[in-house]
Order: sequence, then structure tokens, then C-alpha cells
Amino acid sequence: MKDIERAKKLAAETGAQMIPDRSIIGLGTGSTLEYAIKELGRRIREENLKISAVTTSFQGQLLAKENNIVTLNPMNVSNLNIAIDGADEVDPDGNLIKGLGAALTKEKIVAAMAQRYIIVIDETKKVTQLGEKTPVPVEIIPDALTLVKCCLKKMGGLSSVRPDQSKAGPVVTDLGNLIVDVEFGIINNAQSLEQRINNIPGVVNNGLFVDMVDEVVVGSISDGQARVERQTFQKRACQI
Ligand code: A5P
Repeated sequence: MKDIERAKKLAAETGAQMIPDRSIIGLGTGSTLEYAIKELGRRIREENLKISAVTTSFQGQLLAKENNIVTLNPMNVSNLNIAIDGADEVDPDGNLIKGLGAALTKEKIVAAMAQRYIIVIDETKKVTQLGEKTPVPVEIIPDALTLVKCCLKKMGGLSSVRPDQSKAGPVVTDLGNLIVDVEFGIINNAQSLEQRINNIPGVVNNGLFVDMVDEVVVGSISDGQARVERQTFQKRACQI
């Protein structure tokens, strides 16, 4: 296994071990979360853990099923004890860019429902400022494409519709929408940008997650040794 995969797996398994028994949890999406869900499956088998989960994508739903995790309809859940997810960029304040897996809207709903929100990443996801490596993914209703691109341009963002790698045409999200990836360069005020993007008619939500995280678990490999570091933050954003 490559070092980066070992680092992801270590962070994900550490995060999954932080899930308490008898909790209702939120499960994010992506390759790091896949390791976390498998580790939860192991704990259910070996430790007889009793948990149920709200998932954020078809991928998560399928993985939960394969790993004997009971899934719940989020409409029937008022809040979650804890949620765990990956991220594409994490800044020193615990703010995130998410959505390279196109599941950002459901991921943000789950993050807002969770009493504790844990992010698991390998060290390549750490940045000094958001926007260093990753564009901001924005989920939009297809009819609004022209309007949204125009508004984003006025805000200094260069947008492109995300193409699907396996079919001709764009990625269509699990919610039936499009993803526009927007290059803003370095982002100096993520909170204001998150709100301004969400004010554009036709935008469902965007991949900036500001002041939502309680803890980031970072896996790294150095000199062949696997390490894990945990950082905690003061969450301020909405929570139910
Ligand atoms: C899904 O929409 C994303 O927000 C993922 O959480 C994020 O892209 C991290 O994915 P990986 O763990 O695959 O890097």
C-alpha cells in the first residue's frame, strides 16, 4: 500500500474508533471514508457495536449495507451524536473545502445536524489557506447554469462544469444537479464567500465549510512510520 493510502487509512480508522457505541452517526463520502466505514463494520462484528447512520451518497449507502450498518432516513432524525467525513482542503482553523466527490450538499446537512463533526484526512489535505490546491465545488440546479457562471465571474471566480469521467457530458449529483468547480485562487474570507455563493439563485450549496468542525484527525507517514495527530476546534456554525 502506498504511503498516502496508509496515512488515509490510519486517520480513517482512528476516527472510526472515536465513534461511541449506541450512537446515531453521520457518514460522509469518499475514499478516506471508505476505510472508516469498513472499520466501523469490523467494530460492529467484533465489538457488537450498536450504531445507526445517515449516509451522504449512494456510495455511502452501499458501503453501509455491505458493512452491516443500519441506515436511517435523515427526515426521521432530529440530530446526530457524531458525524465523520473526509475533506479536500483543511486550513489551520479547521475550515474546509469539500465536494470533489460531488456529495457536498448532503455532507453539509449531516455536518450541521451533528453534535460533533470529525474530519479524517491524510496530511496532503492540509493547506495554509483555502484555495491553494482545490477549486470550490458548487452544486447548482441545471437551469441556473448561465446565471450562476455569470455571478461567479463577477465575484472573481472562473467556473467550469465538472465533466463525468465515465460518460459523455457533466457529472450529475445524487440529487440530480450539476457541479461547477470554481477557481478563486487563495481565499481570504471563506465565511463571506460561502454566504455570497449560496445567495446566487440556483445554487444548492457550495463546498466551503466554515466553523463547522470539532476535530481533525490527520494521518501521515514519515521515515516509514505511520503517525496520527488530532487537532480540536471551537465550532461556531449552526447546529441543531
Ligand atoms: C465528497 O463530496 C467530498 O467532500 C469528500 O469528502 C472529499 O472529496 C474527500 O474525498 P477523499 O477522501 O476521496 O479524498
